[in-house]
Amino acid sequence: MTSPSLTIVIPVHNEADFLTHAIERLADALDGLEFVLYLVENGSTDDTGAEAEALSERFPWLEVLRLPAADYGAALRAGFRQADTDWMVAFDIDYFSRAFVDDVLERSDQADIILASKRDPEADDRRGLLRRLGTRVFNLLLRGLFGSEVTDTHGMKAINRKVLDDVMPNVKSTEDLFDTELVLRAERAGYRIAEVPAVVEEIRPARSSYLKRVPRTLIGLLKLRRLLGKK
Ligand SMILES: Nc1nc2c(ncn2[C@@H]2O[C@H](COP(=O)(O)OP(=O)(O)OP(=O)(O)O)[C@@H](O)[C@H]2O)c(=O)[nH]1
Ligand SMILES: [Mg+2]
Repeated sequence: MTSPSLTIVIPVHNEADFLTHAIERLADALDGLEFVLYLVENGSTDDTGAEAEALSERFPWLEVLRLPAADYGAALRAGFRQADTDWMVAFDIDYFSRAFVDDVLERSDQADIILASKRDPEADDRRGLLRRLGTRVFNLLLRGLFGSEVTDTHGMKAINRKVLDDVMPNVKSTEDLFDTELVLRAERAGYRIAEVPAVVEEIRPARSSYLKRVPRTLIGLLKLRRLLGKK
């Protein structure tokens, strides 16, 4: 057997109602592709962990990692660390696409990071107005605070192993800013970042509260600005 060309990492937390359906969907979408998938569960108070273990019995390409405390960034970091392929793809359980994986395989020679951008002129973002506005404001903050030219750090992304080896040990942010800091640091280090248009249709209704999330994200971004400065 040849070694898999890519590893997919999906952090999962309190997804018991949704996980099996989503993985069956992913199995169909990625049919014929060679990959390893890490489901990285932490801090769930429902049966997500046990359900993930049961899925690993059904699907030979699926492995489960479990950590104690809820933290999206720590889950991504653990999955990336475990992987031994050249490319790592990060998906959410409610947001992934075969088209993105095909884009990654096609462009892997021309970039070190490939981002699915909801702000690309050809993107098709079918989420509600508030979520689209949130993405817009976040994008403006990335430009204003960090001088970044990247248009979207919050979504499907693929990262080459050499970037992870070089940059990930320096990333301080956890939770939902982990991948933003990783991308910003990679951009500063001169790695090639390519963006492809995202088609976003989340396959379940949004469940996180913007009221809680906006202040936390703003505080996290200001801390990150103190850490990184402006380019
Ligand atoms: N391991 C881990 N995964 C998490 C945690 N929080 C969220 N996730 C996972 O991260 C992915 C995105 O979470 P969502 O709840 O869909 O967050 P979102 O897409 O930013 O917000 P919505 O607009 O509400 O969908 C899903 O796969 C979740 O299961 C966490 O604390 N730990
Ligand atoms: Mg979601």
